[in-house]
Amino acid sequence: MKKYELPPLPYAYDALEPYIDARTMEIHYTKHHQTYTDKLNAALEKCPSDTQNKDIVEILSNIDQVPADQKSAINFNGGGFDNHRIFWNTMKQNGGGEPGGSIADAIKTSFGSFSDFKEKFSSATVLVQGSGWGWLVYNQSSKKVEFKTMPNQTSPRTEQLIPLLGCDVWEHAYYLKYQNKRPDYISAWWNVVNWDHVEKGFDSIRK
Ligand code: MN3
Repeated sequence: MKKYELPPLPYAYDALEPYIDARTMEIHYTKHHQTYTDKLNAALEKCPSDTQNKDIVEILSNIDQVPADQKSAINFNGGGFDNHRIFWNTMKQNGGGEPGGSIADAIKTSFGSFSDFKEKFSSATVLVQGSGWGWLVYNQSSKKVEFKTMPNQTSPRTEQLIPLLGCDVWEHAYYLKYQNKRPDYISAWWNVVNWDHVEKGFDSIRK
């Protein structure tokens, strides 16, 4: 069986300072993401080979085909594995600003303007109850980008939505620096969004 490994972090722990502090990055990556990865492997070991042989993206996109006794574990830990690798890659030092190209056009079509999108994303993600994520996703049926919140680590892929950009609002993502001030963390996070990577992802899925 293929074992998943913690994907490389594309920058140093302190690269996103002062918006995301180095200590939070280190714990989030080496402890939380590692644990989702390990528990995904443990759950897959208990699955039949036809599940084991599929890529995690395909497994999450067809979550109802996972054996019932491992479905919850794979939804959670497989989602956690995939969500966090997207999260790291859609942030960078000196990020932020506004997107360009195809993704800027798609956001404008769906939300009216970039500032309307940002306002909707921020206000709804602040309101996620407990732990979860706010996502910019691509809907393959409507061929439009949409905003969606998801609980815990459930992947948008489980609803046939392709994740493009996500904001992790579990307390482990911000509590050391921001404590209970989730709105401040989300405001800061916009300064590290890697729009070039989001645009590349958007272009690749529509080919
Ligand atoms: Mn997290």
